[in-house]
Amino acid sequence: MSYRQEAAFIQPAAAQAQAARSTARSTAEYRALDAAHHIHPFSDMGALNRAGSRVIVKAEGVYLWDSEGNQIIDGMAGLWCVNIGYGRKELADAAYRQMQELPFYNTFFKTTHPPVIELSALLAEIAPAPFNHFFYCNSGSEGNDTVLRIVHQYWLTQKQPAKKYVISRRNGYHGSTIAGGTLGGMGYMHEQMPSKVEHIVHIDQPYFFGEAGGDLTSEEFGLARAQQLEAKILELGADNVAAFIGEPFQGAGGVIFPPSTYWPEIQRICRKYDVLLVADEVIGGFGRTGEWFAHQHFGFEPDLLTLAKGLTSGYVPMGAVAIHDRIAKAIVENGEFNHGLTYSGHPVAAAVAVANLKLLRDGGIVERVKADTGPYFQQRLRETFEGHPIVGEIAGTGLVAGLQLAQDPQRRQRFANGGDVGTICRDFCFSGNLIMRATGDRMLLSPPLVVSRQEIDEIVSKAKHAIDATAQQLGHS
Ligand code: PXG
Repeated sequence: MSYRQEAAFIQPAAAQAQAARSTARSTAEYRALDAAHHIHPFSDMGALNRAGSRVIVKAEGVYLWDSEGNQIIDGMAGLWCVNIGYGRKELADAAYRQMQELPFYNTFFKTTHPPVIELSALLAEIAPAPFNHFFYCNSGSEGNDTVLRIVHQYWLTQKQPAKKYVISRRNGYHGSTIAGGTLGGMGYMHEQMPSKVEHIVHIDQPYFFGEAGGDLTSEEFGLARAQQLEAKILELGADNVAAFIGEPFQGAGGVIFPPSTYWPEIQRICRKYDVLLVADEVIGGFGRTGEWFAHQHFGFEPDLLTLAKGLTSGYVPMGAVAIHDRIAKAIVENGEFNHGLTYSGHPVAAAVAVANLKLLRDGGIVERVKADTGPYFQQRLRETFEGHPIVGEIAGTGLVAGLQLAQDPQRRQRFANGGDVGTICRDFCFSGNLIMRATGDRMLLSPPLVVSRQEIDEIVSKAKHAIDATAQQLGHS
């Protein structure tokens, strides 16, 4: 069935109008113009321009369509963000209404507006009890810049200005501004940065499959990796350490789920040395694990949360920092906080966020991830890939998963050239019309939270096809 027929079958008038618009240029024309004028993020533009980008023209539910008419199932919710799924008219209507009523006003000079007020009150209802204050920005990266500013301001108000060091993890991801990139532990990003933010240091990640040597159990390894935090605090001096930041599970780093011992130990250490604990919930937030926030899944209690992505389901850009009452009190009661962005609390973004969060909440979507689709997804992955000749670990909970491809799954031996294997598999997914992301030799899935059981079956079966084909190409089947 061609794209036009397929789309017309779903939604006659709208799809035909869309098809007419989306065929305004041929794929070749789009590619030529894209190559001529557009620099893509994190891309080798020479190679991309030679191969040509895939042009995505439309989306609905968990499906995308490209300019060639291919229907693609999106196993990555855009870029870990389209939690509510594509094509929700409620969000479009909220943006349209707000643009007509008040498209912009700032919140700097003793002014505010209804959408940012409604959003803040709603977030206070949704977030765990001690989070009642929110600072807004436009992205996860800006959220983490904001975290650094809030952490420092907090310690100034506590008359502890020496508390400046922030500790994060190698292979953590916290964004791509200078501060976000410095906080992150991606060496290849650091290499291309002109300078780094001072007072940021890294410890090792809790990646059991890849980094646990010897006979350590996963619980022992989790403790050992958490205790690197204590060693680093003692090395720097607790009086100089302001905060520790981590993703509850690492997303871009490969959907790395820490051993069960990790977060309780991190929390114990932070409390012992009076170090703030920051959960970067940019990927984990808004239902991904079946809880509203991923730290609730792991059972720890952070002081600050970085939020973005699922806040608006990616329909418009917005980020935020959720601030624990104790910290908010210090910020509120101690004079001016000299930080802000033109679009802090942008009314259109706030209106879309409110519409999105209400759909997630009132539709019981997070509860469904926890009770139904999440367990089903995890079970289907496990029954499909356990014992597979090149799958060494299946990590995840709710609607997020990482599949570790490995040379020798039993001995936890990775491929010598892991990234190449991930790329082979990703290319099979691509030609099989499944979006699955590769980080090195880990294959990642994070579909929209509205995905149905039937769509989960389609994702798992297409993933199996791609991983089987990869094994066959490597001679491992
Ligand atoms: N923190 C975390 C945990 C993230 O995953 C950011 C901060 C930065 O958010 P912004 O909105 O500034 O991009 C992120 C972003 C990937 C990929 O390839 C992941 C992200 C962004 C782009 C690509 O997995 N995460």
